[in-house]
Amino acid sequence: STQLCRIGINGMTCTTCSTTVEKALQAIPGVQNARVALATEAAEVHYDPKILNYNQILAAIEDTGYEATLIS
Ligand code: 9UX
Repeated sequence: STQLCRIGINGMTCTTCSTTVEKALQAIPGVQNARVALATEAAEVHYDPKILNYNQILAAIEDTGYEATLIS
């Protein structure tokens, strides 16, 4: 199954920042697709809810040094 969550990310100022977050998300087991947009300061993450929950996705973003808040 697939779940989509949208996450706001604060603190990204360049494309290296957004690529860092995107690669970190893509490396998480259970994440099927992750895109991070610098312009909108947001991520869209498709994941398998049997493997992880959105709180773990938020934590993975914060581990890269940026602030993450769930949008939907
Ligand atoms: Mo981006 Mo660099 O905004 O340390 S600033 S990766």
